[in-house]
Amino acid sequence: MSLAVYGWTEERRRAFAAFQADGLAPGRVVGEHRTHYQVATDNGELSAVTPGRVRNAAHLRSELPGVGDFVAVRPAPGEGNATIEAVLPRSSALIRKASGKETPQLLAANVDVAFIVTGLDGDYNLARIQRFLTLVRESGARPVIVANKADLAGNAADIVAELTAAAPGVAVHVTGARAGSGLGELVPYFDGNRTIVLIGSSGVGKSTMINQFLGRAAQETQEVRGHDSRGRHTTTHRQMFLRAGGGAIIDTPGMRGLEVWSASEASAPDFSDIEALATDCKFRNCGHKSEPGCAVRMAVAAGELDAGRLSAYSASGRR
Ligand SMILES: Nc1nc2c(ncn2[C@@H]2O[C@H](COP(=O)(O)OP(=O)(O)OP(=O)(O)O)[C@@H](O)[C@H]2O)c(=O)[nH]1
Ligand SMILES: [Mg+2]
Ligand SMILES: [Zn+2]
Repeated sequence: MSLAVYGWTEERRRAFAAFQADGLAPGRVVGEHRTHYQVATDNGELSAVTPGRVRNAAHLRSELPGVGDFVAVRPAPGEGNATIEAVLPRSSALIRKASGKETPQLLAANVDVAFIVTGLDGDYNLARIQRFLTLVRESGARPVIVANKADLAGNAADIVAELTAAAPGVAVHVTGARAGSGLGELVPYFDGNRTIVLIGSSGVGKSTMINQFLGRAAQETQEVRGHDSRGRHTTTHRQMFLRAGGGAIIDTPGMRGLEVWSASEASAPDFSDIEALATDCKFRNCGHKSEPGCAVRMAVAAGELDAGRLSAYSASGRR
């Protein structure tokens, strides 16, 4: 195994030179867990932690290592253990506002292409796709829209036309990941050992697609709810896989209430958390009072959104 297949380029090697002199080894974060990271290196996979000194030096949470980061690691006592001493400069970074918090959260780093996956079933929602597009455009990665579950779509052509008009210049592909249809069109995006991340709501078929690209059941998948096509949040952590034919692919947990992090955000009353949740409401003009399928009130019920914030939002007249 060599880091080259993970996209370790000459430019990255140069950025690493100073750490090399310090006796550190290069690696790429492939998995992020509650207690540790999985880091791929030229000598196999290591289980790594960030020392307190490294965590304290970070001004923002998004500066800490995340999946896709190239890092400098120091082997630690114990078989296969290491510490992450530094994060190398990122060529791109997908960052969102952590739900309910004012802190930026890194979703994936050094991604070349982001597949924004949507279902062509009851999941389809243009406003939500536009939020994902903003996230990807701010990241430096190239956005590509993948409209999945073609077999369940009565009006795929209409939706593709709507997407093409709403996102000029962004490629739109139609796939049926369960049966494997249309995936061949996506393979060239891996050329040159590029890194692809899949983002989208829960249940759109991200993990199903990953399994198809890998040719094995690497990720668990689960049926969506029958009445509204919503997923069950099956994937719970971000994980990168190598594709046999070249390139790397990152699976991510389905996002709800996606908020885009912008360092230049105005400090005007910020209800972006509620506006993000509202894109998941069943009705586009939902007043978040007693409408069925209201994602905002569901978030309050689930303890994810403070009821006081919803009152303040309603009182502000924004909705
Ligand atoms: N009919 C149909 N079902 C599909 C297709 N692709 C995926 N599915 C199904 O959709 C369900 C959800 O798929 P997953 O791959 O688990 O979705 P996910 O996006 O990874 O969801 P999270 O991990 O919760 O974010 C599964 O039952 C899949 O079999 C498709 O093209 N057509
Ligand atoms: Mg999944
Ligand atoms: Zn609502």
